[in-house]
Order: sequence, then structure tokens, then C-alpha cells
Amino acid sequence: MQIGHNRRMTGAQCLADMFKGYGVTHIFHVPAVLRTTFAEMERRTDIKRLHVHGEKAAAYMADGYARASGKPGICMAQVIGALNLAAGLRDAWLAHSPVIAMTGGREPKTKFRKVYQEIDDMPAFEPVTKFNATVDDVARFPDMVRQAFRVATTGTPGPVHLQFRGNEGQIDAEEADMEPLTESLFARVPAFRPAPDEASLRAALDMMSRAARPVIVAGGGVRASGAAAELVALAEALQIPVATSLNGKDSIPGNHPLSVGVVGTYSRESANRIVNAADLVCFIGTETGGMTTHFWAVPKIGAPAIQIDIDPQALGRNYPLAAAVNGDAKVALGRMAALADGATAQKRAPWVAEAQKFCADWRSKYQAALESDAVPIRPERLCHELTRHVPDDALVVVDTGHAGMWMGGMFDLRSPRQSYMRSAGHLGWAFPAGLGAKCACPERPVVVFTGDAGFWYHIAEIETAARWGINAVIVVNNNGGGNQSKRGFDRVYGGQQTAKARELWTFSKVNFARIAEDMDALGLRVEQAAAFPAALAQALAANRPAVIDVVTDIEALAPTAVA
Ligand SMILES: Cc1ncc(C[n+]2csc(CCOP(=O)(O)OP(=O)(O)O)c2C)c(N)n1
Ligand SMILES: [Mg+2]
Repeated sequence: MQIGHNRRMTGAQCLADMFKGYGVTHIFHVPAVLRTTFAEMERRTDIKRLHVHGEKAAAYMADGYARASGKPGICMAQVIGALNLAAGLRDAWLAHSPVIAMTGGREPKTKFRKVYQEIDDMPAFEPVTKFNATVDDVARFPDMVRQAFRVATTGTPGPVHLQFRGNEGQIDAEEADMEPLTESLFARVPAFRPAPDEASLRAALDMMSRAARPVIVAGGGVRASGAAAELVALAEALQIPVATSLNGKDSIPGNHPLSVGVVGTYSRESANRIVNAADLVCFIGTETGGMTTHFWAVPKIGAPAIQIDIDPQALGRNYPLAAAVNGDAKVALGRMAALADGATAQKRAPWVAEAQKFCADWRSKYQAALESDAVPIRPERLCHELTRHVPDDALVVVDTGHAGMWMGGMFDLRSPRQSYMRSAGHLGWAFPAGLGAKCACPERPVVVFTGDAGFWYHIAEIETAARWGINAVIVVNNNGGGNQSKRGFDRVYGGQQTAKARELWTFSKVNFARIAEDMDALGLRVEQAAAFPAALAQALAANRPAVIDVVTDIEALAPTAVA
């Protein structure tokens, strides 16, 4: 595309200038790809070029960076690492995170001739990207990079892949007449805030105002839109209890009187009970997927429902809707809060009281576990200590599996200034993603919660964190195995697994604190729950990355979802 201010430059100079123009601060990569561009970055920008230990970790770091900042996260790999990078994009895809992946690719002159390390990587990126494209001519750098940012940040955000010609993307050394124009509009999510059609919005609001027992289910779209304040304002104005998906957990603090917890499979019992007792479910910025709805049992399909989403294709996908609103969550909720008739709130007082009773019942059921002094430590107690002691402006980054269950159900945010991000399915995501989040928000405390199986995946990145001074705090719920699998193996063994079956899900007992120290991070080991707050405080103040190895009970199982 000719814009009129072209000048002769290399692709590398153009790309480096464009990264700078988009406000990119960090790039996560395994060498060697776009080498000339990296050299130009050093000459032309202050961008930090983080050389990490694996492409999947690079993708997770970029994802964590993106979810923490709203700015696209950039990760890179040469041709042989491309599928590792693609594997890492899956979580960004599932969580709608704007990650831009760049890889080396094939030369038309030599493809199909068995070039060392080369296969066709493009199909692997297809299911995990919104836009998956090749850059074959250096003159296309400007428009293709702009398109990458545009696609990543608009509509429902998501990952993008650009493959640059040459196994290591050597096309970047070629010259063309180009302008490194960037569009600040697409430098972060959300690029646009489409306002909903007023009639649809009023119809939805009318249903909420008339309902006697409504509940809101807020999802990751609320956090992507930055709509937490508007959500809480609407819920307060109309007195509607709020459940969240795991992705939406930070859209309302857990100590808010209308917060009822995370709903779905990795959930809190009170939230599932309230959603199933409601006479109207208001889905906002959620896919209404299997995890959030406990495979469409919470609520049951056919429950009266309304939905607000930026993606029109999400509206009604799983639940027939009485009202559908297409638009940005912040705009929609802000407008609804402004129009809301607070006089209707009074009639929902009994329902709010009932919802609060469900929450109180949950709390008394788990009080003993939340405050347990047991040794080895109960995970419930660990979550409770985090609720009490994670700083007011912390970013909490949580792995999946049991980590997702424990923290989704047992941990509460105390402040609207705290953030929560979670693996959308991949074990091992949280540690690298937490490092990426810390790169994006260096001034905020970042606390990662992971199991030991999750931590093992990318343990080498402790060295990256220490080398780059990425001072996140990693809390490892270390039970010496992947004990979420225990239940499933008991089941297939007909009730109780054999002793030998434990080889399917246990590891050697390892002290991660010692490993951390060997890599120049702070390592602390906690064997008594009462010692955790002091360890957390020491880790947060350490001025280097810290691993807190918490020795927990391998027999402890998180409660399963109620329907
Ligand atoms: C990439 C990937 N592979 C496998 C799984 C399945 N999985 C879920 S939880 C889990 C074990 C988790 O172990 P750990 O992190 O130690 O937590 P724990 O259950 O012991 O608390 C496994 C293997 C997954 N979620 N992601
Ligand atoms: Mg474990």
C-alpha cells in the first residue's frame, strides 16, 4: 500500500520502528528469527528482547503480558520452533487474548526440497488464530503488521500469526520503499467500543428490572472491556447478585455484598446454587461455554436468559435468549446503569438476602478448611491466606486443573484494584504468563498460584526471571503430584485405585525453593500454614523473583461442582 511518505528502508528497520510506534515494550522469543530486526531494535528502540527457554513459554509470556496490559503481546520463533509457539497460542485463543506470533517460514525457491527443519507450519496456526498469514514480499511489512494489530485488538480479541519468508525470517534484511506507519487505535484492547442498539438495550434492562430473582454471570469480556465499575454500578442500582466465570473473576471483588462467586465447573457452590435458583440469567461478556455453565447444567438450557456480547455470533449460542444486546460491555453496562430504575430494586431484597444466605452457608461449610492448621497444609488454607495477604493492587495469575478449582472457589479478591488471570485450560501456563504480566506491569505485585505439575513444565524460566529481574512471586501448591487426577483414577479402578496406580500421577518429592535459589531467585519453603504470611511478605519485598514452595496435602481434593 502506497501512503505517500515512503522511504527506502529494510524490513527490519520498518518492523523495529513499527513495534516502537505501537508501544511494544517486550518481545519474548527463542532465537533465531528476524535477527536483523532484533539488531535494529537495539539501535532504534528500548524494547526488551527476552531470550527464553522454550517457544511455548514465550507464547504464554506474551499472553500474560497481553491480558495484564490490554496491549498485544509479541512472541517469536524460527521455523523449527513454530509448532511449539502454536501450541502456546491455544490458551490465548481460548481466553481471547491479543497475542501476535511471528515465525520464520519457507522460501518459495526451496520449499518441498527437504530444507533442514522445515515443514509447512501454517495449518497448525489456523485453529488458534483469528488471522494467519504469510509475509512474502518485504514491501508488505507495513500493511501486514498493521493488519496483525488490527485483528488482534478488535471485536473479540485474539491471537494472530505472521510467517515471514525464510526459515529465520531473513526477508527482514531486504529493502523496499515503505512507511512504518502505526495506528495507535489498535495498540490496545478494546480498539473500538461499539454502542448497542438502544431498543435492544432497553429490552434487556426492562427484563432485568422486572425479574424478581435475576443473576448476572460476568465473563472475560467484562475484564477485556474494563467494565468492572459499570457492572458493579448496575448490579448495585438494581440489586442483582453477580456470579462470574473464571475469566471474569476480577469484575467484582469477592467481598462485595452482591458477589456470589465463580459459577460453573471450577466454581463455588453458592454461585451454582444461586444461578440455578434465578428466574433470569444475564450473561455479560461470556461465551456461555462448558466450564462456565458446568456443561450447560448451570443454568439449565431453557432458563430465561439475556446476553450482552461484543461478538454477535456469541448471542444465543447455548441458551435461547429473551433479549440479546450486541456491543461493548463498558458502554452497554454504563448506559444501563444510567437508565436503571432504582425503585425496582426493593422488590429484590428477599432474593438478595437468599443469595447472601447461600454465600454464608458456603462459608460456614468450608470455614474449618479455610482456617485449618493441618500439616501438610490444606490448599483451602493457602487460598485463604492469599485472600487475606495478597496486596491491594496485586495481579493474581492462576494455573488450571486443581489450581483453577482451588483458587476459583476458595480465593477472594478484596479490592477492585486487584486483578485475576487464569489459564484457560493449559497446565503450566501460569508461571510464564505471570512473568509476562510482571513485564507488562512492573510496578504491580504479581502473585502466581500453580501446582507442582504445573510448575515443572516451564521451571527453566526461573533463570529467565532472575536474569531479567522479573520479580514475580510464585506460590507452588506442592503436593508431589498431579492429584487432581486422583479422583479419575479411583473411578476407572472401580472406586479405589491400586497403590501402583499412583505412579500415573505422582512425582518425586522436590524442594522447589532450593531449585529457585540455585537459579538466583529467592526460594522459601513453607511447611506450616501460619508461616505463609511472613514468607509472602518476604517474597514481595525480595527485589528478585521468588518461589514459595508450600508443602500441601496430596490427599486434599477440591470440591466438585453442584448442579
Ligand atoms: C497441557 C495440559 N495437559 C494436561 C492437563 C490435564 N491436567 C489437569 S490438572 C493436571 C494435574 C495438575 O497437577 P498440579 O499442577 O500439581 O496440581 P494438583 O492437582 O496436584 O493440585 C493435569 C495433568 C492439562 N490441563 N493441560
Ligand atoms: Mg500437585
